[in-house]
Amino acid sequence: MTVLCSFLISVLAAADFQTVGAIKSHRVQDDRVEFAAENALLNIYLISSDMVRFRYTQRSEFSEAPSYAVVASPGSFRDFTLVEEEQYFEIRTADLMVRIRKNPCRIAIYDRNSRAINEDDESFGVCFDCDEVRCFKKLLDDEQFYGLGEKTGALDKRGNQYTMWNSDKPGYSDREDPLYVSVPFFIGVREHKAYGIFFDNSYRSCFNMGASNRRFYWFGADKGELDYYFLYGPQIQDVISSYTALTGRMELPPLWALGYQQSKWSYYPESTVRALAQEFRERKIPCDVIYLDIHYMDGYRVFTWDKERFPDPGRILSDLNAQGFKVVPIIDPGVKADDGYFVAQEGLAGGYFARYPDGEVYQGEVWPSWAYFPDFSRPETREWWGEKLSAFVNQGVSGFWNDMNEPAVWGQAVPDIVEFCGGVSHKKIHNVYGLLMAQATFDGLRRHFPQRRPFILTRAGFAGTQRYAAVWTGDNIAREDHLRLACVMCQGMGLSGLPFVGADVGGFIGNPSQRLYTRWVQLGAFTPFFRGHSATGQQDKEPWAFGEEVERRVRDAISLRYRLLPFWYAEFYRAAQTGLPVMRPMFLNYQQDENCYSRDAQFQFMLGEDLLVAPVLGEHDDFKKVYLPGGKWLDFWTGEVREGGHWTVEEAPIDRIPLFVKEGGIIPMQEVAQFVGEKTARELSLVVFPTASGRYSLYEDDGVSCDYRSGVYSLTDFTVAQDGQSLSFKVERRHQGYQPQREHYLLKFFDISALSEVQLDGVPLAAAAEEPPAAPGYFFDARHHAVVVKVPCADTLEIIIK
Ligand code: MIG
Repeated sequence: MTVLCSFLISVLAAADFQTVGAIKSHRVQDDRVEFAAENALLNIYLISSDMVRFRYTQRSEFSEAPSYAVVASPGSFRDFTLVEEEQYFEIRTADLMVRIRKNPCRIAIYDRNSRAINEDDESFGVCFDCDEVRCFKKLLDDEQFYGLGEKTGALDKRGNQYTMWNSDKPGYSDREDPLYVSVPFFIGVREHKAYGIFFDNSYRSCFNMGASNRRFYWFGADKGELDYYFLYGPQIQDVISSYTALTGRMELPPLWALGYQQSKWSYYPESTVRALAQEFRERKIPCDVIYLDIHYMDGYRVFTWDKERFPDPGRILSDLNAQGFKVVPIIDPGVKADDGYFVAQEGLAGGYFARYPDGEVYQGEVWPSWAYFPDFSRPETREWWGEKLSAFVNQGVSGFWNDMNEPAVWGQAVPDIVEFCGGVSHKKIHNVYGLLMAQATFDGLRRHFPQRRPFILTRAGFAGTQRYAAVWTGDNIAREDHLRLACVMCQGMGLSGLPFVGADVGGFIGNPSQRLYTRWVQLGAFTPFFRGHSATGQQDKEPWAFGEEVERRVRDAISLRYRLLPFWYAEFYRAAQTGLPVMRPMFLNYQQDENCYSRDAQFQFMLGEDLLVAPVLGEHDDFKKVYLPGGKWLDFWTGEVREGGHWTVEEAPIDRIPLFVKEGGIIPMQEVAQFVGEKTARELSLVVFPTASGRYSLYEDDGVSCDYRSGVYSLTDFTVAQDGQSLSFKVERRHQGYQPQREHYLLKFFDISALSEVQLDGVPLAAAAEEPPAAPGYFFDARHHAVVVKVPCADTLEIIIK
């Protein structure tokens, strides 16, 4: 051993990079152990029993600069022990054992049964090459990797190398990297046990997940500290919860943001926007949001309106609002370098723009031609930006769409030496620029409109962007491979802490066929962010642009989204609480099921716990290969009960995609509305699949205000259980801070082949002659093995079916 080590040390000393070297000293400080090694300092922070931060610097002290991603305040965790042995130190918590070898310094992490979870590469560990920092980890044979944010390719990232450098890539390929968002966080899974690593470094970074080698994987950055958090599972869900406890979680968006949204580059002038709104309402295609792309501005000057195209913004906005439309304008960061323009003047006077090191204000070329770039890393700039936005909100806009915030400039690259925050280079800020812009927007809206929930859509982002904004996957193409990408990328982003995601429905660039467009809307209706968008100069892509048949199918898909809004909203509430995605890879819910990790399984997903969605991703397919995990599944369309535990091929005619409800599943639905808040829902219907016992917790509130934070919300628990003789279904309102206005429940129980009686709170209900029953009562649909029960709402009730 000693021989090997001294050999290693001499070999590595000859290489042009440096490792950490041997540990020279250590001391325990509150929540951390500080080590000094030959070539670096290493602080190990114990965040909790299953979360440890490893922080290395080759400098003489650690940086004082705050993290852009991490918002959790340093804890006071002290529940660990440190033991020193001859060759190593051991830090133990209730869940983990970290072994720190002394010479050379290497980390190995074990679970409490001494099973190795993650180890540094024997020879390389942490290395420095001038400013560059890297960490090499042993690659295990059966290890798979997930996450890394907005990445193309398969969900499993093993065997590939990725770069984190926010980039504008119109019409990207299905292998393209990097794209607009950087999330330096991944999940390692082996033997169905998981851990996560979050590398908190905003410089250009790299993740080699075993590309072109089978010895190690590594991550590293051009500069900064080698600062990473190790998050132990073994549940993948716990890793994501821990990661989002660190970097923050989505706030509950306004309910309307879960509706359908229509965009195009660009809808103008005003008459076109009015006609668009009119079409939706006349054709009875539900829609909540209309986007205004760059042509609404006066010469691409942010915070202005083109006077000819939109002569009276306040009026059209209030007219659209009256029709139930929320309007979201695009806001790019570049401020036109025009002496006569108030935003440029204010920005220059306030010193809000990024500069060269010699003090000259930087100008980059983008839509408005030469433009200044707000330095969103400064609180003063963020505050000023917030004021500009609030003037817009006062005119009647409901949210903001941040584009080009990589930041993108013609010619691709902002010079590296441009400075932010009084001396921090673009190298460090680039990847967090979009995050900071979204923060400026979010904080500004919070400050000026404390009673409203902000809605922000961003293209660029970093770890933590979920705190402020929804993300869409940029300039995709109207092609089958991009339809597949939309399905897979959104899942990967969900695993990376970003739950509110979607892709341009129909494809941004190019013209989809009728079938491709239909399939895309059918997928989009089940992605968290649901917006149709199109580049300039393409054929029309509104739901009615493809003929009557397509319009009917698309209306059905969008209408189903609206019928499912109570479900979506409750799932969003849970995502906001737990950090878990709404749209989930199969293995996130079925971690022990090997089939759920297969290549094909990434083309279907779960929404929450109960709904399995199997989008058709082949333009010409009328069937879909689906994996149903063990247990029984209810075909949402036919009511047929299916045995799971295997792959099946499902018929998927062009008017629908396969949907299944898990056994014990309860899915809340409502009548279609043309927009959120169009009418008060008098009825809540529930699809109940009582083959196994189950529970669903329905979250409701006013959908727009922040009152829910002070308890103005409602939680209603629905439970179902069978005991051989009878089936019991209970309603219990667990939190009553908000009173939904509904009058009755319409419950549809499936998989019931015979019944003798249905009781409500012990009193027999009348059998009705039709479905749905006109008055409280039940209808037995013998053909579909279903019983439909209508009962008045009450805070608690019990239905027994015998
Ligand atoms: O250089 O604003 O991704 O959604 O329509 C293109 C025009 C700028 C890119 C966005 C796209 C948007 C377009 N923008």
